[in-house]
Amino acid sequence: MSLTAEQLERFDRDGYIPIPHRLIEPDHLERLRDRYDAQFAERRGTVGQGMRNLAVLGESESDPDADRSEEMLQIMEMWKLDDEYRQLLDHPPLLDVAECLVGPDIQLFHDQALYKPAHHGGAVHWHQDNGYWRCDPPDLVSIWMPWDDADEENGCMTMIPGSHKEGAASHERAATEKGENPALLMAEVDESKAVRVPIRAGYGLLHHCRTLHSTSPNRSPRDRRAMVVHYMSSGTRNAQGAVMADNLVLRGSGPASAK
Ligand SMILES: O=C(O)CCC(=O)C(=O)O
Repeated sequence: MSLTAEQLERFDRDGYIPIPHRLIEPDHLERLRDRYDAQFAERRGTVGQGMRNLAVLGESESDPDADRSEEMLQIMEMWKLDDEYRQLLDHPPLLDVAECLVGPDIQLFHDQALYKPAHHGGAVHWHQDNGYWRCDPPDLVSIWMPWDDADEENGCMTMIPGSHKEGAASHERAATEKGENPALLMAEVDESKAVRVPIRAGYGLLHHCRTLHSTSPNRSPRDRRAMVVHYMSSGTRNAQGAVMADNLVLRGSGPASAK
């Protein structure tokens, strides 16, 4: 299902929209949750085996003295690890939404699983995605999908509406009164403008790579499992200025033949 003109206008104004229709049917969601749990369970307690804890405090993630009491767990490129996640990239409800913004020639930038365990899930500080990526043109879009209902208590997304129109924000290595987060960046925002966006499991939040956003810690008794797929128009350049010719073409043509 495509987005309506009104939804596209809202995306243009705010830099994000909660997608109003279901993207993942309940039986499909069950399979995705099972595979997600299996991938995280396999890596539980490991460092450098494909799972990172973005909420580690210290000098580096592998620092033996680092504080790991909070967990914002990340597995990148789930599609390379699990066939269910490879198929998710071809799932028409996702690509139909992405096409409305990216156009007919769509490449995968990457995907990632982001897991905030119940009780001790860590925060993701204010950032623009392109603060990390520095892609050009800066018009990638992401579909963020919780596999558990995500709300204020377990770490839903919080957005600054319209911030995608204000150019590239300056980012620094994240630090709070508790210490430095070596894996995360942080930008300054006017928090009075922040809007929390609860999303139900199987639905999604579409956002622009320059929309400032964050997620708070999960102190609730509920897990917050989420998956995000980042899409780019064919021919997008990476931070080194190179066209990402080898990234998967998900719809239409790749960079060599894209107009
Ligand atoms: O899932 C999270 O907590 C953070 C997600 C995020 O920052 C993103 O999808 O860009």
